[in-house]
Amino acid sequence: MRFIDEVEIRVRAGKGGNGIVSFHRAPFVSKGGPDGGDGGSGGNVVFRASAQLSTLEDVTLHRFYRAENGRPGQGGKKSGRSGRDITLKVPVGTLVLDVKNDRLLVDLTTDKQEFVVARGGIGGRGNSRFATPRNRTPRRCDPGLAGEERKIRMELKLIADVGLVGKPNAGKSTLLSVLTRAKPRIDAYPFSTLKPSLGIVPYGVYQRFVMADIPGLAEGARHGRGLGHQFLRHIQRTRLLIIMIEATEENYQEAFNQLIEELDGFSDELSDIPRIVVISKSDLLESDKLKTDFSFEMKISSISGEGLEKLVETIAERLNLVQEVRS
Ligand SMILES: Nc1nc2c(ncn2[C@@H]2O[C@H](COP(=O)(O)OP(=O)(O)OP(=O)(O)O)[C@@H](O)[C@H]2O)c(=O)[nH]1
Ligand SMILES: [Mg+2]
Repeated sequence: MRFIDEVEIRVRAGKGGNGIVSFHRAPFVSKGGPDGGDGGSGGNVVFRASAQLSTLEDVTLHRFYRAENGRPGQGGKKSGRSGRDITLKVPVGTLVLDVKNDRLLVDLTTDKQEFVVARGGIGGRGNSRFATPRNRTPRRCDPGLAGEERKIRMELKLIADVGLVGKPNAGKSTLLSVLTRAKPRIDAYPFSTLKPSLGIVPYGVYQRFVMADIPGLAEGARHGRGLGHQFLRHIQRTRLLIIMIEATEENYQEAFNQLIEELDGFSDELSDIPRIVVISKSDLLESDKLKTDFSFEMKISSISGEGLEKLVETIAERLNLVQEVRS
């Protein structure tokens, strides 16, 4: 799966149609009154959130989107037709920013939510609007106004229920690959994951949750030194984090503290997310009793399968997917 999570496009709303100068003509009427109609307004550029989409790929088909112009007014005081809006569908969770000042225009958080990013220009007035008792034959009409034009950046925070957090090589991608049908890249060296990927973990008969794998967090990642940093925002909206500490790590507490420091330093949003701390690659431990003061919830191994069922169950519980069966 390819994730396009940041896209820039240019949008232009439609120009308003011009008002026109026209005079009523009829047989035997030499000087008919002014009857020039107004121009129609230009179409808007609208963003619409859709729960059906999960990436920004669709919007990247073009770099420039424009809505239709309004039509000029017509004789007989008829207004021109308004330009049609153009609606761009983006996934729920898309942030829309104005590139010029980096200002957030809207955070599209709910399905079918709409936002006008560029407003169409209003149509000009036709000469029939300018008739006064003193001037019964006005020759004035207004041009339509230009539509708004903007450079837009869209950012998509991947919406996952659970985020995997760990140092490089902790086994995050492997875990995603055994719990879901996702096929993230797995390698025996750190920094094998370069982009986040998502997978769907089935639970029970009808339940499921979405798990996000991001690149490993190296020390100092939040200062921009590591790769994981730029991806932390992808897991900012998860409801649960799995903190993975490799079983072969020399000092669990230290490794844990480092990770927590990165999370806390990134944002309050991120540091507030509940966590499950697991020791990964438990198959590499010599004895099944871990001699450590470090407090963790469970040991797991993507190779032997140890703890995986319990992990999924615990996640489902914390996400409140478990329904109590009452007899
Ligand atoms: N023995 C053992 N090896 C594992 C386990 N899980 C993953 N590995 C191995 O550990 C290495 C790293 O696994 P990845 O899943 O790529 O680790 P990662 O945390 O995604 O690494 P980055 O993407 O670089 O942060 C690979 O060689 C895996 O085969 C496990 O449970 N047991
Ligand atoms: Mg990985």
